[in-house]
Amino acid sequence: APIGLFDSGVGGLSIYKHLAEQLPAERYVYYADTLHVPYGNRDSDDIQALTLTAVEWLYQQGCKLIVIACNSASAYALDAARQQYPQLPIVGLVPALKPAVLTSQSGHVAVLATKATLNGTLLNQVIADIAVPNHTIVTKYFDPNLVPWVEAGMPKISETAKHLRQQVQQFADDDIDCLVLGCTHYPFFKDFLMDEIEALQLSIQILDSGHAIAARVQSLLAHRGLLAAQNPVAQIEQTDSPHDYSSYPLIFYASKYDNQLNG
Ligand code: DGN
Repeated sequence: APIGLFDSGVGGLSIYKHLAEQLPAERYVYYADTLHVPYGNRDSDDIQALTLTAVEWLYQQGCKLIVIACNSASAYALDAARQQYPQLPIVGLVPALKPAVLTSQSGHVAVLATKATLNGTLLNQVIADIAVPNHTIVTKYFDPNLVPWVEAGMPKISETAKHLRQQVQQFADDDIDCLVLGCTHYPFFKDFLMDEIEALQLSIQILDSGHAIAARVQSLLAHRGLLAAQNPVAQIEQTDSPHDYSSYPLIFYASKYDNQLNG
């Protein structure tokens, strides 16, 4: 049985990359809801309904485990999905603040995410649990243009790129030394951010959830005796395109982003 991944668009491929590296023998099914991307500014009911549709589709494919590879979707639909499929292991994403709080020397941590994720109880619970006892200041940043920019292939000459450059300077002004990428679309522009950080001679570490999620999936599958032996094949489903996903291997879709992800 395959592992199912879901995101509003290409974002979840940043998680898939880690899964494919750590669990190369597994088969993967990836559902990209490109008909409804971006999710970040949708209301919670909308995000929950779209996510449950995606999870149902993956469930119908016979997935043995599903990763909701989207922080925005996890914020509003992880509990509902787990209630609906109590037997199925479902892994959700929440920005990686825990390691950030441990890493930060300045005690000022930034989380860059969508409005939906920043307002969700999942993240705010983590902030309350971790940041408060450590006296860490967690500052939230958001830019609604980032997800569409990634979906467009990140053109370097654009208003969004310019704004992101200014954002790095803002992090420095705010004494941030650790930046959490709280949206699965954002690792695609990690290299871009690193270049800016270097050019400004700043010391800011960038964290995302990919590695930890892959480790979590591995341990869940291992505990249930569900790890695959061999034969990886990926398939992709896009909601706004014809359904011949068998002839549309995931690796083809991901290749456009390989350079950014391998940095
Ligand atoms: N990739 C999604 C996330 O991690 O929040 C963002 C989705 C979106 O559509 N804004």
